[in-house]
Amino acid sequence: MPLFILHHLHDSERCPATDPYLGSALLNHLSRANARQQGIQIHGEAAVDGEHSLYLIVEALDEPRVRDFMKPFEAFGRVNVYPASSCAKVVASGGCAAAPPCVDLLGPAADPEKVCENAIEAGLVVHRCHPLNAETSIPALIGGAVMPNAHFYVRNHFQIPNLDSSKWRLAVRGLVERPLDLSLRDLQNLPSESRVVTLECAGNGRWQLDPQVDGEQWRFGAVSTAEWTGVPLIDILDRAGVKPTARDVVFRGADGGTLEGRSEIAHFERSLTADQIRESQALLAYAMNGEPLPIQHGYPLRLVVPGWYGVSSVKWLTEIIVIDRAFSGHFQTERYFYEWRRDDQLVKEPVTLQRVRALIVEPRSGQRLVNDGFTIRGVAWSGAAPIARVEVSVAGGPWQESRLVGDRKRHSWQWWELPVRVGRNGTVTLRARATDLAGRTQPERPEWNRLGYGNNGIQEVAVHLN
Ligand SMILES: Nc1nc2c(c(=O)[nH]1)N[C@H]1C(S)=C(S)[C@@H](COP(=O)(O)O)O[C@H]1N2
Ligand SMILES: [Mo]
Repeated sequence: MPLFILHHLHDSERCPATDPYLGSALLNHLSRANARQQGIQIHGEAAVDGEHSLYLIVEALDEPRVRDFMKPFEAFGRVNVYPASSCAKVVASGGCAAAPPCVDLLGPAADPEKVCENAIEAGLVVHRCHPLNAETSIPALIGGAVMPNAHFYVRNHFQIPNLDSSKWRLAVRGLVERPLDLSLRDLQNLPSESRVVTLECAGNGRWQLDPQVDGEQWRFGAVSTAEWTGVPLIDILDRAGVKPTARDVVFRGADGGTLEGRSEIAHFERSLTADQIRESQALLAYAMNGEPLPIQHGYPLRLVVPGWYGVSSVKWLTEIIVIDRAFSGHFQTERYFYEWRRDDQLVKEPVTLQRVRALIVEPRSGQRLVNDGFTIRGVAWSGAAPIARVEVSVAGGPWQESRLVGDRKRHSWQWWELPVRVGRNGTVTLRARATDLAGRTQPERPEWNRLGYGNNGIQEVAVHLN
């Protein structure tokens, strides 16, 4: 319903509240119950101290209804009615006077105002409202084997499609013996598997790169873990029967839009080779932490590719297309590759597996602590192999091995902890470095690359002890 701000102003000689009976009558009129009967939903109300001025924030179907409701106040002074918007809507529209964003480029889309408000209420750090891009706040990670769905980071290139699961279909076509057309029910009736998988955006930590590079300025929260349930991708491809001439399998999302400097509309699409699919244990997931996939995470179906940077895990999946050549879509060849300078040569490499990394979750950066011993805790993960060890250095001291909490995990982050005592007060830096069982470890500094991917430089947190 539309939102309005109401302002009532009267002269001091005509203040109705000086008469207790009149004042009470107006108060009853403003009661939530009475307002509701007149089709007005009051969100808040307050009078300015020492001034004869009252503000209301209300929702109502239209302005005449609001004016009618305020009639009793007109006897004492002026009533101004201002059509209004939530702050989330203003930001999602791109300014106070901007028109609401176009949200139906490729079909019905989620309301940007609503998804943005939900993200803020859940405590996510919102980078952009439209399309929604929001990271997990690091303190929210504490203790979680998985992140609750509402706290899981969100990375979108386009607006969020609002798909009707009763009409939705997954098409499997191209170089297959038996093209498939599957409903959500068809998929849910197939044998399912659940896997706890950490997703990390390849741009996580990009804000640290110096010189700064374009793109979302993620801090460290573009990473989360969930238990995903669905059908193994390989089962569906086996059902369809991939022909021997196949090279790439393309995954197409329902979302899309125009790309910079182009006129045509492109969908979000990514590909994997048949070998990558076999090695990856990828799932076609319809549930996240035991609930249907939330709309912002790909409802009704998404791909989840364990160990890979999040970009491969295509959301709002509608088509799987098997082709006989290397796929060259925008998000495959023009984005999501490392461009490094190595020995004075420009080297390009695709973004694939998550690079090994540890995050310090506790204590928080800038936290003040009483200096009588505390525990450093965090998570660590790597796409290539389980975590072998996480070492911690306090105040520039030697690396000390932390304790890994629980079993070694293949595709989900691993908690670690180390109780420490520090011999002096003041500002102290804490550093954590992970190494995986494939022998990979983290570089001292973020490795700059033109598009700002895969920063796994050792994280540093400063705390104040006294
Ligand atoms: N259809 C579609 N799938 C997508 C994206 C997208 O914009 N559209 N973003 C990708 C990127 S870059 C990441 S990091 C993950 C994020 O998944 P999440 O929003 O569920 O955390 O989704 C991937 N899948
Ligand atoms: Mo990403």
